[in-house]
Amino acid sequence: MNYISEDTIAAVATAPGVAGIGIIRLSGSDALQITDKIFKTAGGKSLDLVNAETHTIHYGFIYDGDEMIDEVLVSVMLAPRSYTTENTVEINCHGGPFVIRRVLQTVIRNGARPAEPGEFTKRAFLNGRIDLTEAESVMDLIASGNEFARKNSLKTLRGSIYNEIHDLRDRIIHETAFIESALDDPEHYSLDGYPDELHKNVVELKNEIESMLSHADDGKILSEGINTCLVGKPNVGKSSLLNLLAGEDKAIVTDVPGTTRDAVEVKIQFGGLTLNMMDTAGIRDTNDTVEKIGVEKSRNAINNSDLILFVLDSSSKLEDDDIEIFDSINGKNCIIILNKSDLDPVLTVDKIHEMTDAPVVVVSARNEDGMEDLLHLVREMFLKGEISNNDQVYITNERQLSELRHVNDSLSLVLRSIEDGMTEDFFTVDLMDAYDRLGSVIGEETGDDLADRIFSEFCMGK
Ligand SMILES: Nc1nc2c(ncn2[C@@H]2O[C@H](COP(=O)(O)OP(=O)(O)OP(=O)(O)O)[C@@H](O)[C@H]2O)c(=O)[nH]1
Ligand SMILES: [Mg+2]
Repeated sequence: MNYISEDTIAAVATAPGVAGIGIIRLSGSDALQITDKIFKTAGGKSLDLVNAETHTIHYGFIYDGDEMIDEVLVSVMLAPRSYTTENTVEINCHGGPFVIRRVLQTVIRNGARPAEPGEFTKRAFLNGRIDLTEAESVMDLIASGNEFARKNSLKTLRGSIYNEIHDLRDRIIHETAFIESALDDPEHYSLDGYPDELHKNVVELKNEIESMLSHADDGKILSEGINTCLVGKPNVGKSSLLNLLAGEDKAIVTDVPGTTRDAVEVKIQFGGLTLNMMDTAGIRDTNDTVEKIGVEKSRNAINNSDLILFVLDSSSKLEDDDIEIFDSINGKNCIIILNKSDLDPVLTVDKIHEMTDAPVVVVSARNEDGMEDLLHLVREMFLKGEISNNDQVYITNERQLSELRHVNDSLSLVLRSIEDGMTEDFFTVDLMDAYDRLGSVIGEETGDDLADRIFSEFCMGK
């Protein structure tokens, strides 16, 4: 690609707020010339950056006119060996927000233009240094909320998705090329038996895409967390379990039934999974106005969660309130937790199995027993593959996923055409559609609109 940006852009590349240093980044044909105008020795002499070697660091001072603003280090990265592939300068100044803003203003007054969000990465993409999945993973990396999300974005950034998609595209174009050749030159290429072979190959392609799509759900769950609620009668130990899982006292625990009235939300890291956990008021009939509202929230939580943890006190018999909850969880993703296993058991696992098909786990919040079993059940329910420490790349970006789903649909149409005994030229239309859509996953042959939309979602300075 030969995208040459005339204008030089500048932005603060570090996070807002007070920090040790702040970095102002410039990229474009005049990055060095602009810096030269404001970057000098303590005595005000030019440091002649235009003649600097690439990947060197220079010590000096930023001046606004005659006024010295800050003592800085300036890094020079010459085209094409920089993030954007353009001439790039990074000014490391002191981290106070006023200093940083002042330096940026000075840079802009001297000829740079303020960068739009994501514009540095957009240039890296337009200049062909990174593909679209990599660009999007830069954005995801910046926004990543936990360790899994960070690692996964980093893997994408290293181009794993690109390689996989590229391979799929190669295989598709191979088929269309063969069909076109055979139609053009039937003497040399025979289509005898070809539909069967194509059918086999397309089924393989679809299997790989479907595996990516199903792992995507895992990826989403790993990076965004499972919306989970703890429900049950008052006093069964919901808040105790929440505190145990959170590793700290997030919710009040007492032996008074009806302790929790408002929903308490906590993000819990649980054996590599993130649970967006909500503790709710114990469900029962009550005349207390405040508690009533809490109970209503609990009922809503049952309908709005990915996972319901229904807690029962194993030391007491089932009551009407329990039965009502059993009815309301019907058909939902639910795990039954038999708590207080340290006390004499009244309620058995067999009894629960009579009530529901949902899996049951026996725990004691008091003795901290059974948490491993619970984790095991959650993993079994939500993750299709083995997750930790493998090399699987999870596509979690919604745009990429939706393109992949379309690819899968197009390939289904190819299979249908083959099965219906259509002629070969029918296959190529849908094959090419799949090919194009795979291209837009990685940003090959994308229109400007798409690039603009994606890069405008970036944060400033990246
Ligand atoms: N023996 C025993 N007691 C427990 C266990 N878990 C909780 N408790 C006790 O049960 C009582 C109620 O616990 P909570 O965690 O407040 O129960 P809850 O379900 O949140 O109750 P509400 O907020 O009123 O709906 C407290 O006295 C806890 O100490 C357990 O595993 N074993
Ligand atoms: Mg509670």
